[in-house]
Amino acid sequence: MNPLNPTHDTGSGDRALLIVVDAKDQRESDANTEELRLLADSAGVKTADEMHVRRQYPDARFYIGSGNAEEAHLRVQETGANVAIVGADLSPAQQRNLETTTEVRVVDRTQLILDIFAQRARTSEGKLQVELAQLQYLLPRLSGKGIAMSRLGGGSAGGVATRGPGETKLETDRRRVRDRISLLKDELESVVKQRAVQNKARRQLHIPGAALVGYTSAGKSTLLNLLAGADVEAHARLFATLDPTTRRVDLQDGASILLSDTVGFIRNLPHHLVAAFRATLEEVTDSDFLIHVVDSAHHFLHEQRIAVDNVLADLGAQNKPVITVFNKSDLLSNQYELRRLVAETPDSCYMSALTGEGRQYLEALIQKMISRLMTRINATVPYDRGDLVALCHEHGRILSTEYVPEGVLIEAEIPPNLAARFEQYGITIS
Ligand SMILES: Nc1nc2c(ncn2[C@@H]2O[C@H](COP(=O)(O)OP(=O)(O)OP(=O)(O)O)[C@@H](O)[C@H]2O)c(=O)[nH]1
Ligand SMILES: [Mg+2]
Repeated sequence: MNPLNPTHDTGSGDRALLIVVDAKDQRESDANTEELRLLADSAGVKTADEMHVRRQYPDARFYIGSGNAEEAHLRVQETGANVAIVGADLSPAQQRNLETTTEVRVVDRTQLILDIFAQRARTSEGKLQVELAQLQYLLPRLSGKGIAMSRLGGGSAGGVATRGPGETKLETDRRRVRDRISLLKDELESVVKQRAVQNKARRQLHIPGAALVGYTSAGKSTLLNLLAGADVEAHARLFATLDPTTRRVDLQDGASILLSDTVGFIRNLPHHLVAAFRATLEEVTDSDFLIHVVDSAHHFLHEQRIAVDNVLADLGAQNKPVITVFNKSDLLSNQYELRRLVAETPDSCYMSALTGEGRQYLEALIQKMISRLMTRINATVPYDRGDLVALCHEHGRILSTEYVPEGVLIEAEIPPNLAARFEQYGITIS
C-alpha cells in the first residue's frame, strides 16, 4: 500500500469538544448546532462538551478569538476531550494557533466531512476522490511548522481526521504530496473515461436517465430501494452514500428509467470538495432529469432546499428538469403543510419512501417527465418495416395505431435520437 493512502480506521474512541460558531439568526444557529452534532456522530466521535461562540467577524489568528481559544483550552482540560471540532472552515494558520492554545488536535468542518467520506468510500473511484480531496486540503497545511505533519500519526493512533493520508510523518514533503496528487488525478481521469464509455453504452439503450439529488439523509437511497427493489445502504448517519449506484426502474405502465443514487449535499459545501466529487456528480450533470428528494419532516427543509439548489448551480445543472419529492410524509401529521408545498412547487408530490405511500404520484410525475423528453411522431410505417413498430414498443410508447392500405399509421412517443428513423414515413410533432 502506498504510504500516503488513507488508513481508514474507525471506532477511534475520540471525545470531542464541539465548538459551534453561532450565527446572528437563531434558526441558523440551531441548524449549525444540530448539523455539527450529527457530523461528529457520523464520524464516530463522542461529544464530551459543546461550546458556543458568537463573532461578528472571524478573527484572523484564531477564528473564534483568543479569549474563546483560552476557554476552549480550559474546557478541554476539564472534560478530558482529546480533539476540538470547530464548525467552520479554518485557515491553516488559525488551525495551528488553536492547536497550540488548546493543546489538542483541531479539526474543522471540511476535515470532518472528508473524514466521513474516507470512512464511507467503497469503490476505487470513491477512494481516489477522497484521497485527492484530503491531500488538496493538506497541502497548504504542510508549509508550517510541521504540526500538521506530526498529526499524521497514521493507523496506529487512529482518531478522527487522522485517517488522512497517513503514516507519512515528517519525511513526507510537499513535493511528494504534489506528485501523489497528480498521480491520483491521472488515475481518476482514466476511471472517468472508462465511465464515459459505459455511459455511452447506456445511452444506446435509449432509456431516460434520472439522478436522485438532495440533502444528506433526505431519503434518496431509501427511495431507490423502493423503486428499484435495490438494497443500497440507507442510514440515519450523514453521508451514508458516497459512491453512485444506478438501477433500472420499471414503472407500472411499462416505461423504464435508469435511476442513479448520488452523494448527499450539505450547506456550505466547500468549493474544492464539490470539484473533487465532480466525477461522482457527473451522474447528475449527465442525467436527463433530476429527482430532488426533500426531507419534509426536517425543520430546516427550506434551508436544505436552498443548499441543494446552490450545489446544483455550482455543477451547472440548475436548468435540468426536476421533479421534487417531499419525502417522509409518514412523519408529518399536518398534511395541509405538505399540500401547500406541493401546490407551490411545480412537478412535485409528497410521499414516504419508507412505507411506499404516495409512490403512485411520483410514478405519474416520472411518466409525465418521460413524455416531455420524448419526441412525438405521426408516421405511416410500411407493413414490411415491422422492426420500426417494434422499436416504438420497446423504447417508447405507442399512443394509437390504425391500419391503412400503405401501412400502420402510428402515433407514438419515442426517444429523440430515434426520431430520424421515421422521418421518411411521417412527421415529427414535437
Ligand atoms: N420515516 C421515514 N424515514 C425515512 C424515509 N425515507 C428515508 N428515511 C430514513 O431516513 C434516513 C436516511 O435515509 P437515506 O435513504 O439513507 O438518505 P440519503 O438521502 O440516501 O442519505 P445520504 O446517502 O446520507 O445522502 C434513514 O434512516 C431512512 O430510514 C421516509 O419516507 N420516512
Ligand atoms: Mg444515500
